[in-house]
Amino acid sequence: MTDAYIGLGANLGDRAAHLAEALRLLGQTPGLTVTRTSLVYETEPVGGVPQDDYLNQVVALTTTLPPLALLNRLHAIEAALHRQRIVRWGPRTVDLDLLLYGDTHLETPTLTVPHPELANRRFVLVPLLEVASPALAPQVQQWLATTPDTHWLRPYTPAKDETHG
Ligand code: A4P
Ligand code: MG
Repeated sequence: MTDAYIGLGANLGDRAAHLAEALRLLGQTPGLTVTRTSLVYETEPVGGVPQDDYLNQVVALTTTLPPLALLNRLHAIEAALHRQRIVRWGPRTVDLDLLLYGDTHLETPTLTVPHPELANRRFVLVPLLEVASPALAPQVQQWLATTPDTHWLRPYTPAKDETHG
């Protein structure tokens, strides 16, 4: 069994529903158990492209899947969610990143672990700290203390921010 951490992001459509559905599908994956789930955060978009605010979340899991099999499963979940609506421009219904896979360092054409942008993104580090194991937490605190990222984020309150119907 290996501890792994997944970052979830959504900035299109019913963002909270997309995160919840991705989490549900993750939980149904054979060989994988979701152990801890962070709060959902509303976050300022990072990167050059003007786009809507994101919801981001991080989950901790234990898994017997090797890293590339886990990545394939993340892609399958993304594809399942994308199929639910027509996406004709950049922003994604949901994006799933493999942040950490035990102590593994890996660089292949399709997978880099730890995720290369991990230490540069408060929208990942803040929720990651919530779900980090005691062994990992000091490292995450160190990244948070030194990250150059200053984009805002705040815990997400659905009732206040999202209007339905
Ligand atoms: N890939 C390599 N390593 C990994 C990994 N550790 N986890 C490859 C997941 N995928 C990995 O990713 C492109 C390719 O990266 C995949 O084919 C995979 O094999 P993608 O998800 O298809 O494309 P993307 O997400 O558009 O590109 P990228 O580079 O992953 O973008 P990011 O870094 O995910 O950025 N601002 C806020 N506030 N919150 C966000 O969540 N997300 C992005 C997207 C930009 N700004 C954001 C957020
Ligand atoms: Mg991605």
